[in-house]
Amino acid sequence: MINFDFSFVKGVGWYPGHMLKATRDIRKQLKLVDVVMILTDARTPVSALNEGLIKITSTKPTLIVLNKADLAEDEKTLDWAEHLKSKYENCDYVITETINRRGLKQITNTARQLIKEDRKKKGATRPLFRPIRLMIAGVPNVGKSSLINALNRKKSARTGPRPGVTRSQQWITLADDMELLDTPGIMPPGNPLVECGLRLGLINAVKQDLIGKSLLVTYLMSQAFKHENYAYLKSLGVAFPVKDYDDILTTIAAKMGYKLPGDEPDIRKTEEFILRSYTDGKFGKMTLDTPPDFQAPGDVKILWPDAKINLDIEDEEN
Ligand SMILES: Nc1nc2c(ncn2[C@@H]2O[C@H](COP(=O)(O)OP(=O)(O)OP(=O)(O)O)[C@@H](O)[C@H]2O)c(=O)[nH]1
Ligand SMILES: [Mg+2]
Repeated sequence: MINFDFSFVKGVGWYPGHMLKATRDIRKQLKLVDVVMILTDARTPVSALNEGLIKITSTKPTLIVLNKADLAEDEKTLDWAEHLKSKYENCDYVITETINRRGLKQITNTARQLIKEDRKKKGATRPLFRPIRLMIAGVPNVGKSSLINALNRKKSARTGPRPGVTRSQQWITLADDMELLDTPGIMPPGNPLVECGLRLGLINAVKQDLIGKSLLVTYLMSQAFKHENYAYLKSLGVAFPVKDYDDILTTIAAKMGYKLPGDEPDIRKTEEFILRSYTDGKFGKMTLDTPPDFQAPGDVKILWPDAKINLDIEDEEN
């Protein structure tokens, strides 16, 4: 069996200026909303959970949405969801597959329930005589805009399989007595621990070129082997047991006909193909955040050892 060693890798942070602005904009809009939906990826519920956002919005009830559940192992998704619910106050969860419309009704119902409980706690006696307002936030590419489009049953927000598609906030009014605020994806500032960073790269929350596509393919292979997830690789002609990692790439390059002049295998194109296949769900259901990698799943903050942010700096325009 091949041994993979990632100890030489450095964690890569990604916190461009628009994310700081987006974080401040979230704080500004907070007073207008009733519930904050924090989206995460069901394959990486903890690695892709921007805990800083939960802290910033903690005055509002939190609805954690584990999206892309079609790509994660169902039992683990439920375990993580229950864990997250017990970790945060005033919080509930919904498991969704936006592309299959799974969990959409539950979002509306759970949000309404959270609002009801929150208002009761605050002593409000009258019902809310206006549409409910939900803010949607989370790291890039977890499906925030797709969820809005699915709830709205039309394409009101731009979506795409790469990080940073949404660049500014946008209110969207639904027929269903509900207003939604779409926000740009925000990474926690600082450098994640290596494995957390690799996972964020695989799920396209971080630009893959920042981490390196070769490294991400190696990491994907290590995960596929760890999960004994061989079916897709077998369908591409890879024979098991694999003795040499490079054999995997050359076999797939040959199968796909990716060649450089002189008949050399085109490894770059092959790596891009493998990462695209992963994004398209060809590897099936594979949860990446899995105990015992996270012995103490409560310690989310250790994934972001340098995370610091000063939101109290005034905006330039103020
Ligand atoms: N497999 C799967 N893919 C999904 C699901 N929801 C969204 N996607 C895909 O994920 C990609 C990212 O979706 P977006 O809605 O643009 O993500 P976002 O969170 O708004 O991204 P940013 O605006 O960059 O922060 C798109 O290619 C969607 O088709 C899902 O439930 N399952
Ligand atoms: Mg978006």
